[in-house]
Amino acid sequence: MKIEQAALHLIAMPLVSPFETSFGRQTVRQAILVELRTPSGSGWGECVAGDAPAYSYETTDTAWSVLSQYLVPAVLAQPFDSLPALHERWAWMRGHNMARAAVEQAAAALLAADADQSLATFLGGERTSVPVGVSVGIQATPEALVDTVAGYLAQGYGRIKLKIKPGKDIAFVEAVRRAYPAVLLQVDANSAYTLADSERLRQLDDFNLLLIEQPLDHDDIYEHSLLQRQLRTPICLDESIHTLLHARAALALSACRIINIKVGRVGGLIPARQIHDLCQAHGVPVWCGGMLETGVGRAANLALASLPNFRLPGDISASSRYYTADIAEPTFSLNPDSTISVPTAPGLGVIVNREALLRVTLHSATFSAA
Ligand code: OSB
Ligand code: MG
Repeated sequence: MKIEQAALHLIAMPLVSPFETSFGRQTVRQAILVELRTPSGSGWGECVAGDAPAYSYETTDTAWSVLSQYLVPAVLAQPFDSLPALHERWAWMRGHNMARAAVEQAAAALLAADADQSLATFLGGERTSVPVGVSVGIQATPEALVDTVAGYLAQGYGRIKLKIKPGKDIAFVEAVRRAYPAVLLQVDANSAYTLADSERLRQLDDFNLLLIEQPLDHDDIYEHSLLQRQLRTPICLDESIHTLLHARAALALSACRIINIKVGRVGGLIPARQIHDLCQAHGVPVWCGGMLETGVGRAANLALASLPNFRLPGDISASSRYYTADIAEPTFSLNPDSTISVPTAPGLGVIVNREALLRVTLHSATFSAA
């Protein structure tokens, strides 16, 4: 695979409704799209870093810098024939997983298309559709939250994730559980608590939750292992797992019973699959997290989530849950059984609409092979 040219596109996509988490409120999603051009077409990847270092230290600025100075030159330098071969080129680099993952995704789309395979098949995926849920931002009152949840249930989502933080937790979860005794329900604290809150977190055991996502520090594994011993509800780690070694440490310490895999957070589809395989060998289920992706990132998430150990519904909602006008076609819609179909066309399975892309582009740059 020889890449002749690459382009980076910084985009800003208005969300259909504000998304509030314990670390902030978002109304516009910034992202960088990576485009790798070959004579037979472009491969696309999405960098999920946000405009501020809130969820992660990476931002669109740091990713732009690392992409343009290191990662894009590495793909342009010489042809490659596999994703592991590409990973070797930046194995020296520390961190910046979201930037790595974006380039890797674009390369994966090209390699899969070249092999006349869908990205899912290329990765070894088995499912043709993936169970999904919706991640619901923090609302002003429990009543408003129940109303919002009702709207998503009416659309057919079978699994609801509630964002929580201290003071916006017990009463909110209780209200939703009371209104919907049987719905698959889970919560995500995005690191808003400390071990001193364990009494409060234990109250969540009463609500029959599938899991509690990342209650403690974004960098912590050890204290989660102490908390997990005090909870009946499984802890699921998100922010703390950046590498296969982190996953191994978390499993060895019993710091969680479930892992949320995000391609960007772990540096690509190949590392994501390694974590998937490790968890599978330990009997630990994984599910595919989301970062409010455009259709480009969502297509890759669906391909990844078609692997067999993605046993819980993913944060992969329909395109319309995020954006009124997505940049990729076709858009994704929810099937009546709360699944989304995995793209079957060769490569990524979606096509970027250039006009739609231009409308949301703040800045682009192109790079050519020497
Ligand atoms: O913690 O899972 C998270 C969105 C941005 C940053 C972090 C998270 C999220 C979500 C949204 O929960 C999931 C989605 O894309 O639907
Ligand atoms: Mg999370």
